[in-house]
Amino acid sequence: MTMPFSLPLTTLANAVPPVRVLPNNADGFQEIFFRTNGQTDSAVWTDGLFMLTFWFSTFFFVLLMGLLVYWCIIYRRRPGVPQKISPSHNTPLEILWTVVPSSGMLVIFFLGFQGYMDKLVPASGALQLEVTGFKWDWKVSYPDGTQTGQTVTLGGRNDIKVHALPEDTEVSLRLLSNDVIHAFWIPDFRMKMDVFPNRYTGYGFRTPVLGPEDDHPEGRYRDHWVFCAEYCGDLHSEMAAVLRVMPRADYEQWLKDQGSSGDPVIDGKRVYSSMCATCHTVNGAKNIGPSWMNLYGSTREFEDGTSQIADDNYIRESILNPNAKIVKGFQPQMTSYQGVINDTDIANVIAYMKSISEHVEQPAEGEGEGEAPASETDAEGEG
Ligand SMILES: [Cu+2]
Repeated sequence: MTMPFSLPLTTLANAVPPVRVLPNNADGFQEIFFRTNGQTDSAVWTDGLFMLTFWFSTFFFVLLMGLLVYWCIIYRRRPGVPQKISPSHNTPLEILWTVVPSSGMLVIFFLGFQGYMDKLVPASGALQLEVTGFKWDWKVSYPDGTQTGQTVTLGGRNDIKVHALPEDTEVSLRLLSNDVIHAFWIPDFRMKMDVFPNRYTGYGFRTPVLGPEDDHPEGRYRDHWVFCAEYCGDLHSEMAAVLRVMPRADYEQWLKDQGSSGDPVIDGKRVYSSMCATCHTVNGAKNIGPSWMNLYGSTREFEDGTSQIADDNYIRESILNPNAKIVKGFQPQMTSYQGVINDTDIANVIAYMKSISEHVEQPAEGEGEGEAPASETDAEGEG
């Protein structure tokens, strides 16, 4: 047996600063409804409109219920008092109680419509990001083709992805699903939109301006949660990510750091962390899908009774057409990554899988850069 190939994910790139979500900071009464204050101008607008609607409704509720109770009491039937004949109508009063609440609702409609259009129509020249939802994660593509987020450990999970955004910048998201319906929800920005297969949706926002409270020992940034808000299967509740707003210079450096490392194994591990770690382990443990540890080169037994050695073509087929062969003991849960992963990244993934398989001869010690997961036991345990 060989040693488990569990590398800390942070050996990939520089350690990613920890996630720091905003503390509960909603103002006074708003705290009943919101954990934090809206973090963009349009979110502040949304909160204001929500509170306006709330107080408008509260005012009429109290007024109407109060009058109802009051009149029930003063006009109740009393013994010996004959029933009064009530007026059939009162035109000025009826106009008043129709026009006043209707005008209020019209105001709410137009303010709401304005806020909705403000979110739906991105500003011209906005930073265009492509967001792909898939079971069960988000992929964010930047204009330069950068695809992956940096992975951090949080709350016992080691596959939370951080996606960088420059501060004080108009951003436009184009949303598409690779499988079922998801919803891209950024609670701090008060934005939520369904994500469909075969149909683009999207919205835009201006990222917040950072302040002194965003200076941390590890750098200057502010984190915002992203959740999936449309029930989409087993791990729906874990379909979370983090948007990290940072100074523009840091953002540009971050984009550079995401580029190819020049080593297919390291790049492949990055793809793994970004797209595959939710369902596949690399330490031998069973998850939604088979573990990648010692997978490459092994004999795969399938549900239909056939078997095959896991070679490059098998890996490629399993990524692009996962239901072609179902490994014994697993469900056909994976959806195709056609269009999600490119050929270079498939090659990188294969290189990474080879590096964590005892069925492949590993480079001798000292040959690698120290980051390739070739340990001393691999070389001698190879057979
Ligand atoms: Cu989802």
